[in-house]
Amino acid sequence: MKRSIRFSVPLAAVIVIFAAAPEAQAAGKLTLYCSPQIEWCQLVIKEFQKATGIKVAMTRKSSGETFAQINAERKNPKGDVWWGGTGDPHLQAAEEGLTIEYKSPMLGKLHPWAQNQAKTSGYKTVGIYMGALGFGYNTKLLAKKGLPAPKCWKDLTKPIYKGEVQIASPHSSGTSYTTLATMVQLFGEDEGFKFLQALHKNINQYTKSGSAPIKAAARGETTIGITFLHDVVTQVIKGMPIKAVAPCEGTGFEIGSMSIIKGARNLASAKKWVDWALSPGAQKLMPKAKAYQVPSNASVAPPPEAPKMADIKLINYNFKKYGSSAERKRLLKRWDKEVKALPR
Ligand code: S7P
Repeated sequence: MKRSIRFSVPLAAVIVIFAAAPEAQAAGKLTLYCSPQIEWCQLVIKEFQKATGIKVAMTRKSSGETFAQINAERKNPKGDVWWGGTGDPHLQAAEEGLTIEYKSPMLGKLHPWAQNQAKTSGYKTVGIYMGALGFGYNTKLLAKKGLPAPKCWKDLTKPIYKGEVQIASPHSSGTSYTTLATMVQLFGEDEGFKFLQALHKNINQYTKSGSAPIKAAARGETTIGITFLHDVVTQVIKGMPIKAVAPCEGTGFEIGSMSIIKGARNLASAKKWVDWALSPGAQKLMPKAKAYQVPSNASVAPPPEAPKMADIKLINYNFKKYGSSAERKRLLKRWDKEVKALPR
């Protein structure tokens, strides 16, 4: 009798420890797939960890690449939250059942464009920032080469800029897919593809990341880089000889988004991340990481350095259509066949 009592106490303790372990683990961890610039990813993670005690493991990849990774992992999801990156592939992920519905209590505090992004996806994604597309050029290189300052999209197709323009691949990069969808909406589909074919002749390199071309322009490796205007501003603020151009014909824009991945192993932490990332405190961090998008929380003013949306001719970008799975696949296929395959 004595012996059986002695054994039963430690056994009960072991059961309690095993029962408590998974919950304690789940509350304290988060795996984040991050698509904006690495400096911003690192800053938000540091501040979130400080605020919640939740430990974050992060992978940084461009928007199209992250979409492809989440799709490849769909049977065995490894990520919890996809934070940032252009909205179109987030909408595609929602449509393809890769992400889940979550209505954050912060939703009502957001600008209408951020709430609309949530509604369009059945609340499987939400807008966290907004930014307009454009290009930037290296003022010193331009002067050295005696080239005129480009002001319009169509200027970039002129033979004088042969080998002077850089852009990312629309497969890996959300910035570049936004450019492709913008040209189709701005000029009409066939004219848009004619523009992309003419532009192709002047492209010196298709990069993986959307902000790489303007970083290359800042280093003097290309004269012109097509990218989001806030990424051009980042280089200007760093003191680089770069000038931003909001194209004369008008331009497209992104609604940078955030989604919880279906099958998230740390769902409670994922929801805490989403609520925190939509809060004024988190969104005020942007300029500290030299990120100059328009924040989605309506109580947070855009940083004074941010491109002024009211001064830019923005198109009425159709996110529902160009973020749909069929349309994104179709346009990328057409781009491969009719643009990428052409000689330069
Ligand atoms: O730098 C910030 C930013 O431009 O990066 C995000 C996006 O992932 C673009 O990178 P990729 O083109 O490489 O996908 C944008 O959402 C964001 O504004």
